[in-house]
Amino acid sequence: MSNSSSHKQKSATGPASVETLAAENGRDAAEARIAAYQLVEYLERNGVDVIFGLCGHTIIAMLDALAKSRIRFVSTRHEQVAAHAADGYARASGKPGILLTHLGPGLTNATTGVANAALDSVPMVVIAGDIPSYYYGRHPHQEVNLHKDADQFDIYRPFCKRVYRVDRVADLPRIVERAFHLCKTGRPGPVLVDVPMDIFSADLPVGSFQKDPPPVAASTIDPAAVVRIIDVLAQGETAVIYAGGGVISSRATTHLAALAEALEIPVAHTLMGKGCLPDGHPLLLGQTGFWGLPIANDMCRNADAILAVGTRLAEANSSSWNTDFTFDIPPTRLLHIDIDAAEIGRNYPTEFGVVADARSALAALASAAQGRQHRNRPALRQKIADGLAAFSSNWKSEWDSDQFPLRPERILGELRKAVPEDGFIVTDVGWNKNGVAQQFRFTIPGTFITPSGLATMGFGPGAVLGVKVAQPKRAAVALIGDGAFSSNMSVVATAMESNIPVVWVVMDNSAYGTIAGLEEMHYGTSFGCLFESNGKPYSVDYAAVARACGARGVAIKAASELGPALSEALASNLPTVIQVPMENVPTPTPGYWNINDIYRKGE
Ligand SMILES: Cc1ncc(C[n+]2csc(CCOP(=O)(O)OP(=O)(O)O)c2C)c(N)n1
Repeated sequence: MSNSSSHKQKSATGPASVETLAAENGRDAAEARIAAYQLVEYLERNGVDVIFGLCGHTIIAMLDALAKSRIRFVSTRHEQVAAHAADGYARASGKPGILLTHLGPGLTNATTGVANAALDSVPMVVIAGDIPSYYYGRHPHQEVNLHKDADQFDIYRPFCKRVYRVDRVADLPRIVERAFHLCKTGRPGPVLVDVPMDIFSADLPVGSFQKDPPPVAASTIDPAAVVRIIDVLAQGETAVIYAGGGVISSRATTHLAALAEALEIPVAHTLMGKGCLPDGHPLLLGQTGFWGLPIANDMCRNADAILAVGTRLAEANSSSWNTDFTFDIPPTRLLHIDIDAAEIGRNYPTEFGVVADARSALAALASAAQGRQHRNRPALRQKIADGLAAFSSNWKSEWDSDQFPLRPERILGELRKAVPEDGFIVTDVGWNKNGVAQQFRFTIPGTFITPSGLATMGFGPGAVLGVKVAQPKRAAVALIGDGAFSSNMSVVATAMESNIPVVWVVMDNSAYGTIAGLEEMHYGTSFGCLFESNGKPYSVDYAAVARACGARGVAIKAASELGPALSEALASNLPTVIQVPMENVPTPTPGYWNINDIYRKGE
């Protein structure tokens, strides 16, 4: 008997859980069941509690199965938003984010979000519908096939860890198991499972999804390497530990602190590494690079040895690898631990590399460091405190400024006061990302969520949805520019539909401000970067847009209104947009970015 008739019976008596369907249908091992139901049941068994996506005719078999399951489906208004939400969910939960998309335009819409997750090493499984397999070569509706038949999955090849097209329903269980295994082992990242729609609706023998992803021990560091690294660090006069996003994602911060404190070594970090030690920790130097802190750049540049962990020593954090600003390697001796062998030795001569998980490596190093001679660097903590104080004194008055439109620092100040320490701050790109990374204080690792590698404008509005779904009891606030918010405003409707009470703080400077500032600096114009109509500033009433969606919308009219507005928004437990007029000022740039040497102005 085909499963469709039993499914119709179930629908008539109200939604049944997939488990119930499995129990009823699984009694006879020889019986077949529709693949989509078995797939969803497998996802439930593997801990999937939410899927983000957007419908299409290729995936409604999956939607029907989801409707009968315990898995929540968050339906967005744009696949990019769904991908960012899945990304935010993965970062805040530690589990893979799951994205379900239609073929062709659905899959291409999601591309930016999936690529953003890939560049930030975020585990994700993308399940995409595709054209019916038996139309292969006939170029059916919505297929991508201009240079190769049935070619949509190749669009994901440059950034996915693996792209699978399922050509036979019998392969589906094995491929899905591989996708869950691969997305989270080694360097995490997205895996695509591309499924012709007839395969979702095909029969599979009951019990076909038997294999679960294997438990895998983290790759670790061998004892000789531990001794070698500890010796270099302990003997170094000016050694620095440099922490990347791998330290946060592998939950290695306690071991990092133990290592740094045992050997009295200061810690600098990348954008993704912010939160590796709590802000205010006496050994914490802060972020390096173009938008870094002078003390972090200076101590890294003058270090005799650097232990880099879970970082790819990326351009922005390394001041475009210019030896005058952040790192001067050699003469600095670089020791580098990363889960991905390809990251070691790429941009700097590396004295010693270790391919290992950051957590297990730091745990081994921290334990070996206990009892070692505590390096006497009496002036170190004072030097760090003085360096940090000197830098922040540059805008001390801005943090309390009553200016309207507001100074961005005042927005940060109000945000820090209103959002609990364990609340999440999700940024986008622009002043928000760079300013928060440089000046905002976090004490709990993982509470800063930001797009780094691809630096996608439009990340923040959607990512915050996934963060809140993952951690519903904790505050989730997106701090984003007006450019970013207006690129993905449909998030408000999604938050209302799915009851996701997040707050978007829109830093409204009526411009793609960061790029406007750059163009102004080099060319004396902001052409193409300002929001204008007929030559006059054009501004959108974002608060009214929120209200039109049924959400709360608050327009700030004076600096003093922001603090109370934030507190009310968090207490309301309703999706809220707070629109904050803001002066367009650049984030301070103590480091260097090579692009500034490229621009040439002609007649
Ligand atoms: C999708 C995408 N398009 C373009 C850019 C280039 N870009 C970087 S910052 C920025 C401006 C962002 O404007 P807004 O969100 O208003 O923030 P602000 O710079 O004003 O703080 C742009 C367009 C990008 N990073 N991502």
